Amino acid sequence: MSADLDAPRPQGANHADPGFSVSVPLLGTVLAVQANYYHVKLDVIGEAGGRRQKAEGGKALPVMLLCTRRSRLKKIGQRVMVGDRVEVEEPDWEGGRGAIAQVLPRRSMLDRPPVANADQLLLVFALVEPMLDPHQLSHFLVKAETTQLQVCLCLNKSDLATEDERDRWRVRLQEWGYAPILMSVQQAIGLAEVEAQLGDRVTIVSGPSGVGKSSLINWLVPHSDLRVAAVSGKLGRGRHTTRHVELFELPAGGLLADTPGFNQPDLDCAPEALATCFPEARARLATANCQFSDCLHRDEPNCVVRGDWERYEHYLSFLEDAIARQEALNKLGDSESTMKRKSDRDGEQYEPKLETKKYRRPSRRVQQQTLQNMRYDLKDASLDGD
Ligand SMILES: Nc1nc2c(ncn2[C@@H]2O[C@H](COP(=O)(O)OP(=O)(O)OP(=O)(O)O)[C@@H](O)[C@H]2O)c(=O)[nH]1
Ligand SMILES: [Mg+2]
Ligand SMILES: [Zn+2]
Repeated sequence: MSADLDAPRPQGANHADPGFSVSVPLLGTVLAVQANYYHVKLDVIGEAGGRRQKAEGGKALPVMLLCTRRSRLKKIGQRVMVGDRVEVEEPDWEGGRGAIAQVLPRRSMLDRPPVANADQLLLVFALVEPMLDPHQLSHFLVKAETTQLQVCLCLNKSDLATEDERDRWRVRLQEWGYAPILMSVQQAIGLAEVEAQLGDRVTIVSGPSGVGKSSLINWLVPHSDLRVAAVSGKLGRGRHTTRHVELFELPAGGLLADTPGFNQPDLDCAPEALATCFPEARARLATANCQFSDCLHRDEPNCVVRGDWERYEHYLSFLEDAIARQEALNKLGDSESTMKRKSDRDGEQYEPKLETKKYRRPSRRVQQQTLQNMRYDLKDASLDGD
């Protein structure tokens, strides 16, 4: 796909040469999105660093281009996300600008945080401060499994735990089907092992608040904070909230995204898929079948999943939530089917079938909930950048 050409002038190129070898067509990765601007890191072939310094009388030209999205993409509703592989046109090397002409097919897509092409989730928990809570950890693990991405589990602050505590957690988590990396950012223990998991991959760091995610990222990407500052400066506005998603380049290759700490991610798993999010249940289902193909592994006869494994209790409690959520969704679906279709010049539209007798004002509680949901959706929408 890419040719090793020395300082090429791709379609529409203007101003100075980039001073380093780039691919033709110009391909890159979106590292950050702010409003309608996309920070695209171009694929650079070979030794970019040294050659960049030599370009244009010592003035270093950017490998990063601040790009807009072609209006054609806007028209077809093509969203551009952090992590997207894109084709860039009309680079202005001196101004560090460009335009995204195409989004390449995605290998994966996460909604929260909104990241395309992620390969792996790095789940960080602390052994102590905050105390490792098995139910919360299980919740995060199940959430991680629903993404279908690879899961790497790290237990931080090992310096604050006794050897006995460390060993007990290691064994316990092996029984859950995971091989955790025990580490301490503060004492630089286990960090090389974490680093070895990250090369040439797009990894999303996740975990509850206060466990040391940012400390880990600062260690892995020493200049991450500098780059954040430079990005905001360029746009002249300080829009870096904790909900902002950005990919950082790892010195040894690979990209890493921090996510704001949240203490309980939403589990949006269908009840019948929940068992596949537990390695323990997967292992049981790999060697035997339940009597009923739609078994939810509660009290059905001849179930191979139900049994004497520690997290079976977690499975049952998450299952209850999943069923309740599905019922709520079904109800929502029913209320949508009470909308009637109406055709007009603009095409088909739906409007509520108002049955005057049955029509009731929504309760104050329902109204407030709706507002809260809307506020949440608005905050989320602002992350899309479109
Ligand atoms: N003892 C000890 N403290 C640590 C270690 N790693 C981080 N900390 C401390 O834990 C606290 C929280 O670290 P952060 O890196 O801010 O945690 P975070 O996960 O990014 O938290 P949020 O941004 O709220 O999600 C800080 O006071 C760190 O200094 C460690 O290995 N050992
Ligand atoms: Mg943090
Ligand atoms: Zn079963």
